[in-house]
Amino acid sequence: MQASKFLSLLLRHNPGEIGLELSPEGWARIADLVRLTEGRPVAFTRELIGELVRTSDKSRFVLSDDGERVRANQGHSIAVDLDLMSRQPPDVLFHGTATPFLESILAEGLVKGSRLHVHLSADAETARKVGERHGKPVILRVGAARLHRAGHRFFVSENGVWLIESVPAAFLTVE
Ligand code: HQG
Repeated sequence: MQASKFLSLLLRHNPGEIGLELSPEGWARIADLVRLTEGRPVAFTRELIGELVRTSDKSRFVLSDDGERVRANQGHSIAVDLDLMSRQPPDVLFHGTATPFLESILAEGLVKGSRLHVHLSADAETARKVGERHGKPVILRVGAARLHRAGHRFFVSENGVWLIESVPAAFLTVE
């Protein structure tokens, strides 16, 4: 497994895989990551972690101010408190999915599945790329301002992903 994928797995989904402990806010100590992966196929060093933080195409990771800890900016399935501020969304946001999911989504709306949030993007192109990961992409337009007025809370992760608990089908249209 690529180092970046492995770091995502540990910080978002399964720190227990190597016996790593995260803080309630999702931080891992870099010294722990180095110690617990020694001799493994992916053996983290401080330099490698710094490089992954700097080069992640979507800024998936962030270092703490003192440089001693690292966490994922979003995408978790384990409960972490990212202390996100709720924000007023733009009129429209987008969600990328794939054809096999469409019927179910139009019936029950967008649900978060195993992740902590449903992920939305400000531009359709990003949504298309997200959808492609699952098959033939479908872009859904989300009536975000309307949803916000209806009382749903929106959050933005540090790397610019819009996050929400769910999107009822009435607020979705296929692009
Ligand atoms: C679909 C990547 C059936 C949903 C990306 C999606 C993103 C439903 C899939 C981030 C449904 C979940 C997250 C319903 C939603 N019925 N299917 N009612 N509601 N779905 O991977 O949004 O590269 O958990 O449309 O860039 O694809 O990892 O979520 O297709 O930002 O940093 O269920 O992951 O970021 O799939 O992707 P996922 P996602 P990273």
